[in-house]
Amino acid sequence: MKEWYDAINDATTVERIEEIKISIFGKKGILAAEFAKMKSAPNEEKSKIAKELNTHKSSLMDELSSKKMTLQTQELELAMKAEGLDVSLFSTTSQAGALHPVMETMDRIVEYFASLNFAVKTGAMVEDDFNNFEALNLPKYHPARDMQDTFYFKDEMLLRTHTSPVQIRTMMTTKPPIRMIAPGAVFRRDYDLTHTPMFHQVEGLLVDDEGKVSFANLKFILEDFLKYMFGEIEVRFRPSFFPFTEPSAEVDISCVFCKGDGCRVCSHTGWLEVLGCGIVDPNVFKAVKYKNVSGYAFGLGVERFAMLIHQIGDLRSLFEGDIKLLEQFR
Ligand code: 2NM
Repeated sequence: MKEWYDAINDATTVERIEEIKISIFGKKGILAAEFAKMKSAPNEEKSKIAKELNTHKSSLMDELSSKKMTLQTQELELAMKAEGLDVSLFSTTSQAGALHPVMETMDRIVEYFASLNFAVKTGAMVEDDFNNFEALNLPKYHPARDMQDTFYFKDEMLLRTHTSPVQIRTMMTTKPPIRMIAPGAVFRRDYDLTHTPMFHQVEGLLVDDEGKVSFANLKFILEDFLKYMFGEIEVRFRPSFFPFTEPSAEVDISCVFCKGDGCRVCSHTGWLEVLGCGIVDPNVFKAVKYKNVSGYAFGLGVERFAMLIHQIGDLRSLFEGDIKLLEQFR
């Protein structure tokens, strides 16, 4: 019998254990043979032999199952080692991703205003006529609608032409004071060298008690913001018109390419237009039923900022999804 204990001890695979098990316990196995031999033994020895064989039978079974358990564990560990992923292994084929320059620029803009406690609000891209136009002092006959006209659905629903509906909806549901920005995609019927039918805006709005908000406040925050975005540049405000602000201004920075000397990018003026802003028109507050308040608002195009910051010459390259552009911003 000793040789079978040795065989179990020497086994190195679960498969071998199964073979040994059959050799011992099978129909033609050694135990069956030993029990058969016992039948021809003298009667007085039979019980002694049977006792011995039964002892071997149960201890061989114990040895087999404990050895099988050990080998199974070993085999599993080996398999796990062989099949496991080494997540620390450096890959020479995978590519690092990067944020699209438009999104990176938007994040930077949002970061500035968030640090001054402006709430960051978003809304739906499909809007209704009231929130996109009417409430913003753009009644149905207003000629400024033509420049902004967009893609219409039924029931006077449309793709928003600016993120201002987010400000309108916020004012309709929140009491003043308000200090917020609205970043997101907007849509216009525009397509040429410097315009795409979809682009991104960040608009800002601050509302407080009447007399508390001045154009000087607006001027200070926008100058500070533009220096944060573009570094050491000059800022100037030019009187302009928007239906939703009065007075209104367009904001220029000194050209980031020629430092104000004049070049092709700034049409030899030395200045680049980057923002629109103004004091919120009383008609807007009337539409949202705000009384005895004053406010300022502003809006900018994120693609234009990204192009000026990264010196990207062609607006369309931001929308082609060409990996060669994106790789430069990894
Ligand atoms: C601009 C320029 C000036 C603006 C106004 C409002 C609102 F909702 F408060 F009336 N939101 N954004 C605004 C004002 C946007 O973008 C060039």
